[in-house]
Amino acid sequence: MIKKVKLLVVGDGGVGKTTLVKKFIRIRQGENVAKFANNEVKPTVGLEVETVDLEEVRVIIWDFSGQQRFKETFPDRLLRGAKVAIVVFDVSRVKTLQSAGEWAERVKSVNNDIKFVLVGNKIDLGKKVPQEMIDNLVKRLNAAYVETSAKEGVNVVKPFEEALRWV
Ligand SMILES: Nc1nc2c(ncn2[C@@H]2O[C@H](COP(=O)(O)OP(=O)(O)OP(=O)(O)O)[C@@H](O)[C@H]2O)c(=O)[nH]1
Ligand SMILES: [Mg+2]
Repeated sequence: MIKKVKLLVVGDGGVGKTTLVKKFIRIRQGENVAKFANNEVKPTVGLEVETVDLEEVRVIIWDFSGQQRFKETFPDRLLRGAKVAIVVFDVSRVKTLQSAGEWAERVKSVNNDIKFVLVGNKIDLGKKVPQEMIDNLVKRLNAAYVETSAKEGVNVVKPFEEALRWV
């Protein structure tokens, strides 16, 4: 029986979660992501679930909408049973780091033993969030930290590698 792992991808609206997930999946499928049109990705409605089979595990990726309205209304049980969470923020917008902290707390409240990978995406736009704030959240969550540009295809696989290292 193949082991199944539920992996959450959460964070504020528009930080690049779906772009990251889709590019990771394309790379796994051996496709050239340079051909990936970024405008293929639309804001997530509710939640999108994708499955990736790796050598020893089947990874079920739950890519949540970061929109406020969805965040306020979806039931916690959708988060249940997850082993790892990739929490994404946008390094050019401080507010998204605060949201990342809130998302992580909520995830933790239903999955006590969950492991976190914090992702600072949109590094191509330049980092405007103070490193100290990032370090504080990393410490608080006992998380791994990866900086990415999902748009430019930089470091897209790394967050998933870090996340799956623990399963
Ligand atoms: N500059 C830049 N833009 C990015 C990057 N990653 C994603 N984007 C853009 O940011 C916008 C939002 O990307 P999505 O992947 O839809 O973001 P999301 O976090 O899934 O958003 P929701 O589903 O609404 O929660 C799109 O226009 C992307 O092309 C990046 O690394 N750099
Ligand atoms: Mg999305």
